[in-house]
Amino acid sequence: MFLETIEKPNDIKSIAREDYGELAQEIRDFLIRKISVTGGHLGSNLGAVELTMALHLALNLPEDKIIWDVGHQSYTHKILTGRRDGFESLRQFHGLSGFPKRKESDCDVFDTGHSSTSISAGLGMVKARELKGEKSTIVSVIGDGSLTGGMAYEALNNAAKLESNFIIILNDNNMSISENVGGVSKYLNNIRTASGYLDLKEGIYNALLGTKRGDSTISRIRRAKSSFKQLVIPGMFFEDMGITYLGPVDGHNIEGMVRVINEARRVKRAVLIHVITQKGKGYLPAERHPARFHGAEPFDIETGIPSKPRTEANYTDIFSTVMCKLGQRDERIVAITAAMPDGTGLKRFRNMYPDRFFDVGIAEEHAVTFAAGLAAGGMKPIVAVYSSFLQRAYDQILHDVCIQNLPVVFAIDRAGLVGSDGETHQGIFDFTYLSGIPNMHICAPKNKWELSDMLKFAVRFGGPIAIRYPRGAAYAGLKEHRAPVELGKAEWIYKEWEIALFAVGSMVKTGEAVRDALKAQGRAVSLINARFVKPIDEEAIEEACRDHMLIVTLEENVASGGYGEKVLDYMNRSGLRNRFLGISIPDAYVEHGNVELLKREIGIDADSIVRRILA
Ligand SMILES: Cc1ncc(C[n+]2csc(CCOP(=O)(O)OP(=O)(O)O)c2C)c(N)n1
Repeated sequence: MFLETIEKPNDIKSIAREDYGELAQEIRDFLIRKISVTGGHLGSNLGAVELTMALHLALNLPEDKIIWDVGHQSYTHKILTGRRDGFESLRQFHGLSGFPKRKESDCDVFDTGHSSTSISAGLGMVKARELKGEKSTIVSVIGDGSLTGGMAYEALNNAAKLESNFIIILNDNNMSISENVGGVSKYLNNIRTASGYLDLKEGIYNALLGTKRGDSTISRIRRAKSSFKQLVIPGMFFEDMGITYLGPVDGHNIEGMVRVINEARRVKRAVLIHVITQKGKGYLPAERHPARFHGAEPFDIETGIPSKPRTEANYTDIFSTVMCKLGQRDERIVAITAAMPDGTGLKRFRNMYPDRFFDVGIAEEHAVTFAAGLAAGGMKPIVAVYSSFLQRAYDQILHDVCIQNLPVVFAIDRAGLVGSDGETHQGIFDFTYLSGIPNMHICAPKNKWELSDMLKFAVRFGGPIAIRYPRGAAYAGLKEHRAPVELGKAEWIYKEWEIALFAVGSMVKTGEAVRDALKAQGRAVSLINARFVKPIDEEAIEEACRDHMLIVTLEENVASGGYGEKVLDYMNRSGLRNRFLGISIPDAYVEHGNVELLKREIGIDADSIVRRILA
């Protein structure tokens, strides 16, 4: 077992060359075994085993630095830096994170989770190195999917001016989570299949060298750089920008990659190594179904089938079904995703209405302004996006959608705590970042029927509106409570006196449990489904304040800028002196772990809420 000899950074350098293949196999077996139990990003990690080994062989960690874009592919890096044992608790509360974390190891130099940041961060470190007069190699590793994000180009544009070494490794597996899309992907595809070009280049030179006027022809060709080079040299896009291009290189040939990395270290400017890898390599189910094994739930190794098949519909399924119906009823309905057709549930819409479906790549900012353009052009765009990824498009929402009051619907999935992906992925800020924007409207469904009703309401609405719903099983309770959705109107579910619980979205279910527990203690409790976070239902607050001693708000969002603050602000402004308790997520980042456990930790589960109310 070579894997067992690796206890700390650089131990890999004691492995003999002829054993590299065996070590790679052991790492793969280890990853499959562990991820089959804990779940995690399998496909991307299996594809990056040799690339990571080559980096660790060529570099000297932690002096040299690797910045992993998104960071979901950093498992082998964790293994090679002495964190093998941590995989027992991968993505579990207080366990090993599924992403790079500076607090976990000095070999993790930059925390990531959202895509397309690695070149900017790497370039910053290069500049810091220059200013401090230090010598180290800095490498950013970015996937072809992440290279569809605009920030990567802003960074390349900036890196082109460099006069010192900066290595960018493009880990090209021809896949984002789903198939990669767009012009850049097509360009990379052309390069990937360009071994023909390389042969052609060699062939032309050899043929010309043997002829009478060969030399002058060659130099003429060299001068005609743009036409000839475009034809025979891959990577001209990068070269023309001022970034040295090396590749394409076989990303499963360790020694070949070590040679190229060492060559790249000598270049005194930004250099991009184009590495070709296969997502899911070495595990047949992941090779065959790369999208399914991008982020896998625990699975049976033999068959690749999830260990606990899903039985209940989740909110994404409901969204998916309603979108198909809406698309049928109205030809102006168009759907936009930023590289998440599977995750957001838009795949069925894509299959039914391919002309009205747009996957724009990992480009949330563009997705929003593109939707604004579609709306200005008379369409009814629905942007389906995860709460944490929409954070990037704040200005586009404000500047391009809301100032013009354009009818764009934001279907915000994974809102609230998401669990094992941790800090970078928790969707706990959307009320905050959306509710300060004039013209924006925000609602959250209590159950699966309400998501459907809210979507139908939203496409009729005629202005910017966001519907946020959580990850996981769609609540199927409270079916009989289906009053029509009205702008800014809450729904009274139980009307009593003494304590009024105003719950938003996912917290309505929690509110029911809280109410049951309080009633068991002899309390009279009302439960109000807030429905809208903007505008809030002032009438309902007035009414509740008349005959309830205590007003409680329940939300899965940080306190600052959330629903509770708005309710309290209204009470203060209106001279309503009832006691108030705001249940929300504290002003902190919430780490990875099981959602139920996280809720207990931060005090927003039913038991904790009951204790706080009684106190
Ligand atoms: C801003 C943002 N949007 C969406 C995602 C979700 N996401 C995680 S990985 C990924 C695909 C990345 O593709 P690529 O960079 O090619 O890496 P691969 O998984 O193929 O190795 C996406 C869309 C994200 N992490 N960040």
